[in-house]
Amino acid sequence: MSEFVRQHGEYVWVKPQNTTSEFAVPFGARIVRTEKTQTLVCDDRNKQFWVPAGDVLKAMHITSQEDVEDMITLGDLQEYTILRNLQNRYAKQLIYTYTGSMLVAINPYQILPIYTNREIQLYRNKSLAELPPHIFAISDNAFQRLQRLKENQCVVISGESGAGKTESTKLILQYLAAISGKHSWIEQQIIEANPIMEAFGNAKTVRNDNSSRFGKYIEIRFTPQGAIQGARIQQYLLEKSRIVFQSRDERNYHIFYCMLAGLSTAERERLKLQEQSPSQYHYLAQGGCFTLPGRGDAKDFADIRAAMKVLSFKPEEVWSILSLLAAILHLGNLRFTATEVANLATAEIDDTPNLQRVAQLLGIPISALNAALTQRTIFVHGEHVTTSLSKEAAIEGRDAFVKSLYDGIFVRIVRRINETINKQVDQPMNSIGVLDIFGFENFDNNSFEQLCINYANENLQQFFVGHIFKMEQDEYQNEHINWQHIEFQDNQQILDLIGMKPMNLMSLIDEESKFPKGTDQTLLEKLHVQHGNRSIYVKGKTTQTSLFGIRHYAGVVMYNPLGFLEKNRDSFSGDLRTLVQRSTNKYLVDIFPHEMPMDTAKKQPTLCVKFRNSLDMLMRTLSQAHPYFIRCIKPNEYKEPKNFDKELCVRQLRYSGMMETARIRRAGYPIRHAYRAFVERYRLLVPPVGPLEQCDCRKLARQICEVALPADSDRQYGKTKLFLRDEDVASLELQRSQLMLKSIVTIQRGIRRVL
Ligand code: AOV
Ligand code: MG
Repeated sequence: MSEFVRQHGEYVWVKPQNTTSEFAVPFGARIVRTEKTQTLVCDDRNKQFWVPAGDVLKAMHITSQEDVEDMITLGDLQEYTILRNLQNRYAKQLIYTYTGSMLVAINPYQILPIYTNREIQLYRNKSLAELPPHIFAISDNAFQRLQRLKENQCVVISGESGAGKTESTKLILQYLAAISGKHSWIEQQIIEANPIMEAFGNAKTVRNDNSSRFGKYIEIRFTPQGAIQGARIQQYLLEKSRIVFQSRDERNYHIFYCMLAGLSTAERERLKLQEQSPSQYHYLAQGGCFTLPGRGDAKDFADIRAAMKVLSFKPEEVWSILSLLAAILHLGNLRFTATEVANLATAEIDDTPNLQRVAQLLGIPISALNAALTQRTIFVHGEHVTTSLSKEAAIEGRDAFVKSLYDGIFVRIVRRINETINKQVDQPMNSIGVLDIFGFENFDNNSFEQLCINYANENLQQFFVGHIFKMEQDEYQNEHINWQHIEFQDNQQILDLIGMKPMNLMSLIDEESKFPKGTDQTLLEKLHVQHGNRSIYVKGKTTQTSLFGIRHYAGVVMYNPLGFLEKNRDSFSGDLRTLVQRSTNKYLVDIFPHEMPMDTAKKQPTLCVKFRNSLDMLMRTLSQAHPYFIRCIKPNEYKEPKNFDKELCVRQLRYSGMMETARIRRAGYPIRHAYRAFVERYRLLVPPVGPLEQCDCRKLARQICEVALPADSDRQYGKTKLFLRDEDVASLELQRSQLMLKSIVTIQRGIRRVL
């Protein structure tokens, strides 16, 4: 397109320079000078540089020249126009931007003074368009709809680790609690549930010092008068591996460090935690990270205890929980030695002090505990047979038990919180639900957890796409134009593959988990045989033969089936299970209820089944509510304010599925111009008209199109806007620049003649 005449000062899009990155996108700049083969441009930071003339792609739509509060109004909605808009706003500390009723929130990594009482009052009872975009506006809008239409609302928050999902959730709850008419105990309880959940379910990771290692859906119920009546929390998929292992620079769950720092000496003695330093506990020390800047573990512990009081946890209950946590720490320090009995590798626990502590805290006899940790009972031909475990197997067995125990404590705590805040009511009530859930994940090594997480995201993506498609249809309808022929395909195929159609991946994993001879390798073979020739299923290339992949909406993810079956079975030794069911610690018995028969690994629901059930329930709830979407974006990897890494943001925009908005728009009419703006740009294509104030711009626009575009080109005249396809805009631009070139030449000739 180098033949385009570019005027000095004109805004254009330029091809990314000196990069091959798949996340590099065109950037906006202004023309400074045009030469035959190259163009001097000036970017937003006022930096001037030459680019090949052919790299100047096209003129910038007027709506992209500054920035807009609602990106739906971008006349040219593309990945790069969205990026530029967000970047321009972020530079002005405007972290919120709409795309229709969807809110994009970019983590400011600094405390902004925009969440005070003043803002709460300001956003009360306003429409979205009335004030600058804000998370309070979304919250208020949901609340207004709930009241006005008596319908359920939900806010789906997504984004990658550290993007700000949990902070956004808290802001929404803060707003709703503030505007709820009543100001009673229940609001306080709902707010205070959070520090408890975070203590047990959040940890420091390399990405986020306060990373949620579980997903949650909080539903706030309102009385018809608009007061908060109660709430219910649903949690998903706590990360269990962290309890027994942490990567470099990461910590275990906050609660352990808080507890060690915050318990009194006497309390620590009762829990046999002689050592106060977390470095002395194997389960806390593996990441080599113990304290966090700006976080006081002792103070946090006081807050957690206070919060538990507000949520009416009884002192003995709190003590039971602390005892189990202490037992976990002692279990981690337990020393196993390898021995050999009749040529068989066996394990012994040569660590009576720790064993004694664990037995006492768990309320079980020490000898039975010793046996259950080092032996396994199996049922052969109607008889119990006991075999010894190797040292490795014993350690694995202990870790599996600890993981289930901690997960059980977490689930029990959430259930307990619900007992307090989920007040029963006789009449049905409307609610606002907030979903704070892990975004799409694609790591170097992707395991079973990533498959579950990405399946959840595929579900949410379909829900999201359905919503924006409807939004787009609404725009067409409001403009009275015909949209029926616009076809759009969503990601149903991928959902079918993972978890919906017969023989889906999840059901194959389940089948193989129940099959005594099933291994991760036989699983992989079955998956390949069943799905190998589908286009959305990817077989690992030569270097990745042990992997299988899925073409997700956000890109291909390769999964490593190693450990899938074990993780899916989600069980631990039957001997330990039977043992803890006999415990004198009631809290522990409650976590592992009696009715489970011994060695039930086969009968317990697998993780696939549990996860799918809770996901199905979530999707049902969401589909019965009016949705709002918040897409959180992490601007850089350094937790730094005022640092906008464009490629990182593009990647997130793609993974967030937000580009679907652009894709759906491209399926219809990607470029839109308000009539007047259109006429201003292209009026030179028709004979001169008078001042625009006196013209019927709609009529004039039609005239321009009829003159300049083929009669059969696909365009539509809406009520306020003209809807165009890309090729027509390109043709209009070409004609416009040729005309301008002609007139420049004419003027130059004229000048020469005068001279
Ligand atoms: P996440 O929930 O999306 O990550 P968080 O909500 O925990 O991320 O945010 C990470 C950090 O970013 C917070 O601890 C704050 O320091 C900062 N932050 C986020 N939003 C804001 C805001 N609006 N104002 C100021 N600071 C903010 V994870 O749970 O890791 O996926 O698993
Ligand atoms: Mg979080």
